[in-house]
Amino acid sequence: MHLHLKIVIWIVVGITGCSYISAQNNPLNMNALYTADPTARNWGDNKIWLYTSHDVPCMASYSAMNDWHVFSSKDGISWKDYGPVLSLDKLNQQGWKVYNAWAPDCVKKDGRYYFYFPVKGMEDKVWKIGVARSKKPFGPFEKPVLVVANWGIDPNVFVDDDGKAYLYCQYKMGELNNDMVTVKEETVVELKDVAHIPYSHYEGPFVFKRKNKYYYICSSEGYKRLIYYMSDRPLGPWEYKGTLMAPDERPAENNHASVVKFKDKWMLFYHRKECNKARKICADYMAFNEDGSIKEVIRTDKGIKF
Ligand code: FUB
Repeated sequence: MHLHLKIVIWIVVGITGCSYISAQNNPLNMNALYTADPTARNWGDNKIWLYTSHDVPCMASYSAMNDWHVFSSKDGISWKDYGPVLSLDKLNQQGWKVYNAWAPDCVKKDGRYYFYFPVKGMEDKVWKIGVARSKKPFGPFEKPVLVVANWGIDPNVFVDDDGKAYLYCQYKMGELNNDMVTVKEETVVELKDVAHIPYSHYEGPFVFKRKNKYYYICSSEGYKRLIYYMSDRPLGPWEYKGTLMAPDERPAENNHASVVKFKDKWMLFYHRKECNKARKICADYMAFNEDGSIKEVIRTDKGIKF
């Protein structure tokens, strides 16, 4: 073949191949780590921050999960890993006697970052929610203390525009005091009182606000389907609005999601099963209808890029 023709073919194949590769951003490129349960946050520094669980490659059980990671990205393509920012080893060295480092969350209040995590007691088998603090978004998160027990798993904290903070878990929701640790008992609502489906299905809650409406997203159908609710108040009453993301045909072992607005775009971060029970994080754009309801998010392999 003529040399010039060969060069032209190489260039065309190279460009096409590169654009194909760069168009495939799901799952997110996290240095081959298996990560799950993403909470995406925008701290106003031109990056998206992700607070995640950490799965053991191709694990057979969620009880293999030992620590939590933090990542940040300026473009949605490459993600910086800040390593384990808190671990069961560290908690147990401090006398916690717990296992199952499951879905975490992180919020910023008055210049501090509060990292909320669920862990299960080795002896009493009770799920506990703890919080540790840092002056930096990437931790390390120190001085872990117990927030609540028997609220189930998957803590999420929403800080409203007036500075009030609310804690949401699998079974209950309520307002936090200014210390971000203790709960105002008189505000506590049990999810079974507001749910339209059995409350054990209300896992992976995440609350956000848009145009004075509160959105409560969570997993249902054994974690496979993401659904959402809307309200005029942070603790409800909540109106059921339907599917946010349908089950994955792969099939997904489960799903757990969060929502962030970044550079004027709304995005849904979620995870999908990749190997056995181990998961990887994905993200897709999210859009709203005129009436404030959310358009169902369709999973893509393309993902996000900003
Ligand atoms: O990652 C362990 C558990 O699986 C989480 O706590 C749930 O939300 C589900 O994703």
